[in-house]
Amino acid sequence: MDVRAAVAHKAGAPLTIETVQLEGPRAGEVLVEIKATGICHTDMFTLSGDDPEGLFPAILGHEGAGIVVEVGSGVTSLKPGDHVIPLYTPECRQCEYCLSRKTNLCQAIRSTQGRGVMPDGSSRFSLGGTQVFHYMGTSTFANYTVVPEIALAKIREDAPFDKVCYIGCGVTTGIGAVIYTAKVEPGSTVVVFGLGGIGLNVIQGARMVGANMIIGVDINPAREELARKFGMTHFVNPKEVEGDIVPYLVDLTRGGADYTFECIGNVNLMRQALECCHKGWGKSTIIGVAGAGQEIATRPFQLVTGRVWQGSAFGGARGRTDVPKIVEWYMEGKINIDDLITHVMPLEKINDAFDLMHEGKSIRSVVTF
Ligand code: NAD
Ligand code: DAO
Ligand code: ZN
Repeated sequence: MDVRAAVAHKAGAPLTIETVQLEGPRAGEVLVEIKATGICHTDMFTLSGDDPEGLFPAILGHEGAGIVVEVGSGVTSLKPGDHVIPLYTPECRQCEYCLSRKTNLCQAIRSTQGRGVMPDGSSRFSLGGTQVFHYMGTSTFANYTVVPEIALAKIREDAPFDKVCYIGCGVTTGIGAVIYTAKVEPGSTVVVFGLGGIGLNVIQGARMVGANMIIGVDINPAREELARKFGMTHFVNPKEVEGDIVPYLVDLTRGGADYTFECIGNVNLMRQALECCHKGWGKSTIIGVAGAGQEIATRPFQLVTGRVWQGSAFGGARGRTDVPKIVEWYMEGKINIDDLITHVMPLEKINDAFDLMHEGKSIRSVVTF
């Protein structure tokens, strides 16, 4: 079938809106009509060429929501008409990783997903007979896409696509890092580096679990007002702090934070986030994705003296199990998504979303089809 898609032909170039051919679902696959998709920093990262896994030409996008149109043979958990959120971290419930209960990093289709193809090794997308790669197993910058059954979370049918698409990445990554990865306790002191589409969700996750002091760190002063609305109690602009920000944050938290989160992708800030943790128990979670080849550093004594350094992918969430629950939280008014969606646009304007993100003017832009 013909589908309308934003195609990434090469790194550094704008996306082009084109009619692309999409083959129907094969065994274990599902054809989904995408109704809305968010544009995340990670799409920009891949488009920039900094992503070592980036392949071109590709259809980017990993933060979508839509409706099942057709299922391939052997698909049992979904049927046409079901509302779904595609998952770049699938949940097969059968692989060693899923069965371990120690991680959300299902490996069932990892190698093919990383190569931009479906589990059978081929792409469903093509343009004039030339293969176009899938992206993160989701490719939501198209009005129709094909996704493996194990990479689709079934959600309630009254949830608005243009809001809950954000649960496909940013919301779950931020809130999940607090509740599933770091397991922040009520009364905790939390520092969040970066108050963008991810960091603001860390802030609302911290408020949700009853953190006491929630400090936001960002060089963009325009982020303060929104972050306070989401639960931030103190704002720190590193540009306004004289000298090293680490002792400043240690003083502010009276000895160091119980939990810190790096939501930018800057290796220097990852170090600061670790080192402003409390001696003996402070735990720092890296969420930001750093550029290819970059490395983190600290003095090992930071760890010897009890600080813990860890990372979080997709908030540690098991997508098919946890994403429907997070949709429920939104529908019950327990989390705020609406105020984070700052721009809505048609597919034709998708490059504006990248410009807005680059200029720090948006939190989330959403394309509706
Ligand atoms: P964003 O661009 O919306 O937000 C980044 C924020 O960091 C902005 O508010 C910016 O002003 C601030 N910032 C930039 N440099 C700074 C500095 N030197 N000091 C303080 N603040 C600074 O990005 P986002 O969508 O929130 O994504 C954040 C990171 O998370 C990215 O690296 C993205 O790739 C990554 N990410 C990770 C996962 C995961 O599962 N681990 C999932 C999605 C996104
Ligand atoms: O299992 O090896 C693996 C990779 C899992 C991918 C997790 C991706 C999380 C970070 C990328 C940001 C996504 C928007
Ligand atoms: Zn698995």
